[in-house]
Amino acid sequence: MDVAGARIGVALSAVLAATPALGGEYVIEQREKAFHPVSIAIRPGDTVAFTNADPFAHNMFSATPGAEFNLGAQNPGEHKAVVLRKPGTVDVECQIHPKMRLTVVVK
Ligand SMILES: [Cu+2]
Repeated sequence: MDVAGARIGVALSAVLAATPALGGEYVIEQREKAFHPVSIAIRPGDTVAFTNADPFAHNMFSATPGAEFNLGAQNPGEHKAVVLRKPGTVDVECQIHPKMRLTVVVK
């Protein structure tokens, strides 16, 4: 396991314990076309990282005003992350699977 892989492993363990991971990184797993968990609360400047546990690609994005991002195609096993800085509620979706919804409350 490389350094990045080890870091993700630590972060996943922290999420399971419902506590922030290293440096305020929160890991969301994409599994069976759903986010796990489906909602989280973070602080401004924290990182939301996505780990694709599905055997197909996802594409995370947000159209929430002031918090727009698009992480592009994310292949199986791939890790992508975004830093959210503005307080508010951010709706995260998948361009490929419209039923996938994640709510991130930044406060
Ligand atoms: Cu998807």
